[in-house]
Amino acid sequence: MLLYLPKGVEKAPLFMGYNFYGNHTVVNDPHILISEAWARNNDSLGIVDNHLDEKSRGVRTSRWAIEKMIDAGFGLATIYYGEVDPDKDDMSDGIQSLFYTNYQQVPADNEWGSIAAWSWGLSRAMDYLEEDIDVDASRVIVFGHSRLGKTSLWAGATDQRFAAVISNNSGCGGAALSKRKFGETVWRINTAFPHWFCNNFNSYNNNEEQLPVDQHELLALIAPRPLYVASAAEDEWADPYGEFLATLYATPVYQLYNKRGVNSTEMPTVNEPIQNTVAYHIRTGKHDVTNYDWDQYIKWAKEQLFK
Ligand code: GTR
Repeated sequence: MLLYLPKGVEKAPLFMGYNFYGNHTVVNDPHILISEAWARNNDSLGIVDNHLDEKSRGVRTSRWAIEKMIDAGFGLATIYYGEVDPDKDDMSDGIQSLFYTNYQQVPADNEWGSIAAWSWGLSRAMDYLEEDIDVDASRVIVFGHSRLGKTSLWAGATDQRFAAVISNNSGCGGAALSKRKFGETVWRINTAFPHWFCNNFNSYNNNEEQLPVDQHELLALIAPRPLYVASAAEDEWADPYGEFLATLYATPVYQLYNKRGVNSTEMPTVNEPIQNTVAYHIRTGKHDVTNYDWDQYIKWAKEQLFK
C-alpha cells in the first residue's frame, strides 16, 4: 500500500483505491518501491529490473490528482490490484488459492472471482487503516475506475466501514443496469473476462431477463452511505444512461433513510453534476479518470463527510 497524507491534519480522511499499473506509476516519486508483484505480472522475466521498470515510473499520474487531494486535506491510499489477484483467467495464482479446501483447485460455482477477491483485499487494507493513528478510518472513501469501479462498489456493499463509495466508469457488472443490454453485455463480459465473476453468473449470458436482481440493487446496498457514480460521454461501452438509471432506481432506498438521491428522471447534461448523498455526473471525454472527475469527488466528499 502506498499512503500519502496531508501535512497538518491530525487524522486524515482518505481516498482509497487500486491502481492498474503499480504504485510507482501514480506519482513521479523515485522513493516509491516497485513491487515484485508488478514485475511478475508485467515483465516476461518476472524480476524487478530497476533499469527497465524505472521507465514506467509516473506513467499514470494523470489519473491520480494527488495534489488536489492533499490541498483539500485528504490523503490517498493506493494498492496495485495484481498484488491480490493477477488479472488472468487463472485461479491458482491469486488470493483465492489460499482458501481452497481439500483438493480444490478452482472456486466453486458460487464462490468468488477476481472482482470479489480484489474487494476482499480492500477490506484487508481497511483493517490496517483502522490501526493507523494518522488516518481517520471513519472517513475512508473507496474509489475505483472501470473493473476497479466494479470492485469499489462491491467493497462498499460488503463492508460498511467504507464511509463513501465512488464508481468511475464501472459499466457492466458495476453501476450499469444489465437488463438494458446496452454496450457490454453479461455474455460479452463473461466471455472476455471469465475470471471476474462467479461461474453461476454465466447462467445469465444472453438471458438477462432471468436475473433476479439488477445493478441498482447493488447501489442500494450502500445506502445510507454517500455514493457517487460517474460516466463519460464517449464511454458508450459502459452505458452511461444505464449507470444514471441505476442511481435513479437506487434513490428510493436512500429516501427510506431521509437521504437525497438523484431527483431528476432525465439524464443530466454533460459536465453538470448532481451532487446529493447519491451523486452522478457525465463528463465530456472518454473512458478514463480525469482532473474534472477528481474536482467533483473532492468537493462532494467534503460536503458529505464534513457537513
Ligand atoms: C473493458 C471491459 C470493461 C471494463 C474495462 C476496464 O475491457 O469490457 O468491463 O472493466 O475493460 O476495466 O478497463
